[in-house]
Amino acid sequence: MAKTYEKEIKLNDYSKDVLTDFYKTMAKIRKFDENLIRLMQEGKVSGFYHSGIGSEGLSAGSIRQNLRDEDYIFYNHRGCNQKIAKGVPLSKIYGDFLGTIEGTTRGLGAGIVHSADPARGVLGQAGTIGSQLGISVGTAYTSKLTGTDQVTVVYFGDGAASREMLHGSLNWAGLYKLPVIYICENNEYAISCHVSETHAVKENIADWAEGYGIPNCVVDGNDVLLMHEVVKEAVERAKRGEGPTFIEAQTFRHRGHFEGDPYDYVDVEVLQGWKDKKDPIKNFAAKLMLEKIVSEEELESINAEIDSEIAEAIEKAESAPLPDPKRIYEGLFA
Ligand SMILES: Cc1ncc(C[n+]2csc(CCOP(=O)(O)OP(=O)(O)O)c2C)c(N)n1
Repeated sequence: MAKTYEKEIKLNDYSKDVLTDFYKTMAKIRKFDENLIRLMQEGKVSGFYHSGIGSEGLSAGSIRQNLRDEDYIFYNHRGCNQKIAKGVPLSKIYGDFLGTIEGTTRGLGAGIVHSADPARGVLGQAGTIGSQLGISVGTAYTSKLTGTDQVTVVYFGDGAASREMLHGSLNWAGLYKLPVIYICENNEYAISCHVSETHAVKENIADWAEGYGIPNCVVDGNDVLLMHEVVKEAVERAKRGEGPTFIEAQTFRHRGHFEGDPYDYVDVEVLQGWKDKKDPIKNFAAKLMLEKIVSEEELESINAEIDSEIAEAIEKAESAPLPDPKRIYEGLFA
């Protein structure tokens, strides 16, 4: 059975810059999300949006200070969190929602799932939930064959992990000891299906990895520093040529599956408990202040800076033109 990852972490082991970077990244992710929802409510963005509010610690902790531009990530459909942590400019992500040429797809209106930023190692998602699990062994295999120390990190939900794709991917990664890190964002629900209804392993999703000889663990995905440490160790293992790691990061979404989902299948008190007691940003801010690493005023000023950055990004994305109709033929192969 998968072990729970535990480590005694002292804030003083990190520099103030690193700690504020974790805070800033999480706050930026949340504010990005809240503003995107506002744009939807104003009728400026249409289509599906899967909010990542509540799981910011998982992405910020796993990516910041651990991954370089040349390391690859495959995000999931709740994955603006991961794109932001990997450094994709906010205006480009908003541009993909607004359909203007500022977006990474230069106007194809990619929404959340069809954008990519190869220069920053953001290689996209896949057409169907969990298919990125197959593609990620491809990039990891390439790194191994070409002898680079690039690491691939693949994010997927508990629902995606119930697909057959996981097993083909784990088998290949385990067999060839590929430098790939599996991060299962277990927020307990796949749309309205509870994880207890979707997996044959009864304790943890990470238990699937055991059969493929892949080191695995369960971790509190809302603790940004624990996330950072567990992924740091996995990155080091991968770079030493010791192969993959499977991390089941436990979290919970604050909003429904998509904007518009009434979210009535989740117990109100359970949801409120996650919001009140396990909010990754609130808890981290409280720790930073308790240990006098930052003051309330400093946090306020960081938040004000992020607000201006977001306002500028939206302005840039919104004021960019829509694409020329010929854009649709660029990159089209037949
Ligand atoms: C192969 C496939 N099956 C079903 C869907 C429809 N679908 C979209 S999101 C989703 C739930 C995914 O849940 P999970 O992987 O737990 O991620 P979460 O939404 O909880 O972050 C489903 C079933 C799909 N897109 N692709």
